[in-house]
Amino acid sequence: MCGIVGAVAQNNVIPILIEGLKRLEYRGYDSCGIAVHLDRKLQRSRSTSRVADLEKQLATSGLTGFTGIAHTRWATHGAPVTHNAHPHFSRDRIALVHNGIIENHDDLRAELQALGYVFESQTDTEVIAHLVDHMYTGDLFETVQQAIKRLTGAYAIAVFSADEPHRVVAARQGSPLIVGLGDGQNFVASDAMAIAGTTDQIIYLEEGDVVDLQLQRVWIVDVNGRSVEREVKTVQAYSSAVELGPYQHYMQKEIFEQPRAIADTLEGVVNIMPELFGDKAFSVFQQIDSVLILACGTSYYAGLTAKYWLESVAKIPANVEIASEYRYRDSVPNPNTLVVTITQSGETADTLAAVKHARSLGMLHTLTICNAATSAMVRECALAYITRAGVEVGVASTKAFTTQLVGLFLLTLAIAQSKNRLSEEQEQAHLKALRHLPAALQSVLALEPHIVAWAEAFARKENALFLGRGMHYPIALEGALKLKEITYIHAEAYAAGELKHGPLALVTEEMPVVTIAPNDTLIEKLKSNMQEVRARGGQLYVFADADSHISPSEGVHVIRLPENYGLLSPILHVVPLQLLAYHTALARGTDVDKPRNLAKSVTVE
Ligand code: HGA
Repeated sequence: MCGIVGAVAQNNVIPILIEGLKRLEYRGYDSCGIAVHLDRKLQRSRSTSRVADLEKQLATSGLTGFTGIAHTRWATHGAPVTHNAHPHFSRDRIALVHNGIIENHDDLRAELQALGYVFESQTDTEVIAHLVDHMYTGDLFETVQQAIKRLTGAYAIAVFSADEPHRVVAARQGSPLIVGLGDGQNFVASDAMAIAGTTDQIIYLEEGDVVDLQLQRVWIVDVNGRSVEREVKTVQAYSSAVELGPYQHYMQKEIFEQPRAIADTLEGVVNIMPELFGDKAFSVFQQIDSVLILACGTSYYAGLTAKYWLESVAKIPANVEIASEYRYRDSVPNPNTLVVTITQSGETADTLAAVKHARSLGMLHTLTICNAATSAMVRECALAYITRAGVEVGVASTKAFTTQLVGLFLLTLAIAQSKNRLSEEQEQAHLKALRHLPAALQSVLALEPHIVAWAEAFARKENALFLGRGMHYPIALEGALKLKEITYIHAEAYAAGELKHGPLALVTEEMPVVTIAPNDTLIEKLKSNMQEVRARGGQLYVFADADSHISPSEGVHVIRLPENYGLLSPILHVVPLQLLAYHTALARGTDVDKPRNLAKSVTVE
């Protein structure tokens, strides 16, 4: 959340910064801004609209500069108004952008106010700008190293001084930051995508690193102030992956990319084997006696689904915890647990902190299911499975979720195999089912026209319930989350058996009740729950399997999925729910890819 990009170049940096912001807009989009160094003065332009608006402002003002920093914001402290937008200035000498939260900002603010600093914003960020100014020695690199010692919390910052042309200093502690190396020009950014196209030579900064960016050199010191060499990686350009193509929105594109994303995620899986997760996976999987899954949001629902698989197929006890809860509660550590994190970006602050917490408790077997091979999470965990969803731009996750489920199903099979709980025949049957997924998904996507018809009815509603049982209960949760996120309709999901314990009181003829009805062992129980809804006048919208024997009738609307997918059914059943949310959002005219108040990768607590 919040995107940072900074550049030191021999030409005008504005086009590079604007392009970088456009690519980082997924991280936050409630306001944005750019500051450049011009004739030993700071100049800036800020907007409470989107980057495209900032670009227009800059075209009109004709602002240029060879050194600059830029920011796209997801507000944590202070409303999304112009005076809170970054970059923040101190005494027209220091310009600074920040991603993260400074926890001791109140104390620092009081101290700096006592020294005469006047604050123009309500942000925690502005204290860093004034602190740097207050401690400024004439050498920005040295000053920032000292100033950050006063900060408590998480940050990535980029800063420059009016007194030092062609120099940007940046630092990270708890928020991601990369350096891009160019020819006579250097960059810093929240992720490599921001500068893909300008350079593919990337350094991933480590926690506590401070970097001095000049035209011809990049100098990094570590948390102890020691000069360090960090590995330079060549990263593939992402630019084509973010083209919208024939689609109206990224979310729509990403929903329809799922057959490809799953096929790519399965590429290279010739056989089930623990080594898919890393060289040491076999001995780890043999040693463990339980699994603890840590995740947030949609990834948490992927984890909840995996619990059903792990316990029924691998016969291993599995717990799933919300990362932000786990990290702060007292729990009983078990060193023989495999700690599994799930994160699309690999930068989710709560999940990173949770796995570090687990490690500090002596749980050293860590594994991540992650979509970003070079992310902090992949570096943090001993074992990994990298999903190949490709860049996910839409804030509401779709292809990342289904590919996570594929990774988690493979993990289930690999653990089962390591513990001799999987016969050769079962393994082959599961592999066959996995390989059928892309084709099966295509047939589910073909249901779109039927779902569009339902979406029109949903668009007029302000509430909805989602029901599922067993491993489709997490899918109901995910369906409700998708609807909330992008349509702003209040939606809740329940395990269908829970209906009678409270939520049934909400059911009237006004209440649409989306029901996930695969033909599994719970189908008859689910049918009874559906009757309970109908008896109160509720409108049922049922996604049934081909062989569920549920027919449309008064108040019962049915869309039939073409097959029964067995254990992999959650991966198929979530897709119509994604389409329902998407088309309802379209009908309501909301900003599908950038829903209000949200951002894509959540790098703040
Ligand atoms: N705390 C700062 C930056 C917020 C942020 O990093 N969001 O992801 C602010 O509120 O401006």
